[in-house]
Amino acid sequence: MKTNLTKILFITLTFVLATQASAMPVYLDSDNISVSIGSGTSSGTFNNTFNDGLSIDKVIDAPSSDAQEFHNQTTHIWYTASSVGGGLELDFDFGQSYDISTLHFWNYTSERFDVDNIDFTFFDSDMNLQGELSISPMLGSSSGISAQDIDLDAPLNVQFVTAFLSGSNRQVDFQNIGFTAEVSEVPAPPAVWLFGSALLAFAGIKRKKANLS
Ligand SMILES: [Ca+2]
Ligand SMILES: [Ca+2]
Repeated sequence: MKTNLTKILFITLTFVLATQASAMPVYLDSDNISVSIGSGTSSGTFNNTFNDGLSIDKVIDAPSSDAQEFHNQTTHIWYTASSVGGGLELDFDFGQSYDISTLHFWNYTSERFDVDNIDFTFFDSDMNLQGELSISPMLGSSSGISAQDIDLDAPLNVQFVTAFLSGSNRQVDFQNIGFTAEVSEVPAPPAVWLFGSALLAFAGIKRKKANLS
């Protein structure tokens, strides 16, 4: 009985620790999220964006939040809206719910082409609105472009994000967008309850065995 109790305690503890370990901040990029061009995109020109078989995945191809990108045709997005006020909409799908703590944005390095405004909208897995944020991002650093980190008031349980990027001169040129986030915690039963359930199940097995013999 003592050995079995130890086993139950060990399994319960392992489960609790595993649940906690899953809630570590992770950087979301093309390895674990997807991005597509949203239907809210205005009429405009995609310039170099899709040349040479490249895709909109250039938005999420930086491997970490502190990675630098160098402006060239394989790393950046350049879109020009047909009229002032127009812009590019990007739709992100995280595949599961996350609590976002930091936004990362790699802007172009000069006012002539950089992104001047981004409207972010955050949704949960059922497309319920979780939060909104408008930012005027800084110019990108030169020559290697590093991300501007924007701490968020933790929009919780976010699976979908829409970003509408625009420039006061119709130009939208940038390198990358990224998110640091933790997998949203599914409300877990308390450890005491788990231990109690395990004991009850164990007692049930013992009783069944006793009845059979
Ligand atoms: Ca990029
Ligand atoms: Ca500008």
